Amino acid sequence: MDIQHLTSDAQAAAVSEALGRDGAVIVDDLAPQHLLDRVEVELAPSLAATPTGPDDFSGRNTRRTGALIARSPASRELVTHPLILETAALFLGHATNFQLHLTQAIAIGPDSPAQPIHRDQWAFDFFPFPAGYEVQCNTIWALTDFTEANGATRVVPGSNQAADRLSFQPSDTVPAEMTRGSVLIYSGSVYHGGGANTTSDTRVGLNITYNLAWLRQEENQYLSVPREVALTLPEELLRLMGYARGAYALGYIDDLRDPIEALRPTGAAVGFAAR
Ligand SMILES: O=C(O)CCC(=O)C(=O)O
Ligand SMILES: [Fe+2]
Repeated sequence: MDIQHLTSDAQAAAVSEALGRDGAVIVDDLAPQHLLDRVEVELAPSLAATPTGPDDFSGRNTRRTGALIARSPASRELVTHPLILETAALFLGHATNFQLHLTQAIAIGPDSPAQPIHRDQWAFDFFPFPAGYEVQCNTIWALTDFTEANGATRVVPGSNQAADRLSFQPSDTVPAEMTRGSVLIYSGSVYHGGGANTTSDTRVGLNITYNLAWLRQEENQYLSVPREVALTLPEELLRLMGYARGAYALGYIDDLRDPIEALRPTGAAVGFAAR
């Protein structure tokens, strides 16, 4: 089975449906090239300063650069892309709220072996979520073309329906080949992994993921994005970052105040405001 490709005028309902069925779908050419050019320039110093990974899962010749919201103002447009947020709202609509889980440029360097095949939701200490209870809606935006040779993400389409804790080999997978500016959207339940890069070029993707707001975030947005920067951000983005309650009682501050009050104090006691 191949990964379905949709065009950039796709509706969120179609994206969410493909995601629920196959666990992965590609929307071609969703991000404008000039936006990616800006992201690339803004991230270049941080990427260059990022050490390669310490283990096989992170990738010993792979650089993982986080805190995209702080480091790349242009990346905020990807984080809040309307099609992605609408898809996440549908796909994760069984919970009160969803939030940003992590932002990470993944640069797989030349001659890298494939990453082990995994489910991203194993990050939650391998908790066995009920089958069909989706906890993540994930994206990888191609900042370079993704080819089988340069390490395009490998996916086992349909494995979102499979049992937990399975092992797959690269031969069970298909490459998420896509052009720069396209985006792979995949669930926390689908088995996948970064591909082997057999070329002399670096493959760069922007992994921007969302999860149910009652779960912990992988990237701690409160500490990754300095308060001075957070104070300049729009409320919609702040709420997505976690300055919102995860459910009726989760994450309030002091006297039952909405977390957004930490940055935008009105002094008012407010009721629950989901994103
Ligand atoms: O870099 C990729 O293509 C996928 C990375 C990945 O799946 C992960 O780090 O969890
Ligand atoms: Fe992953």
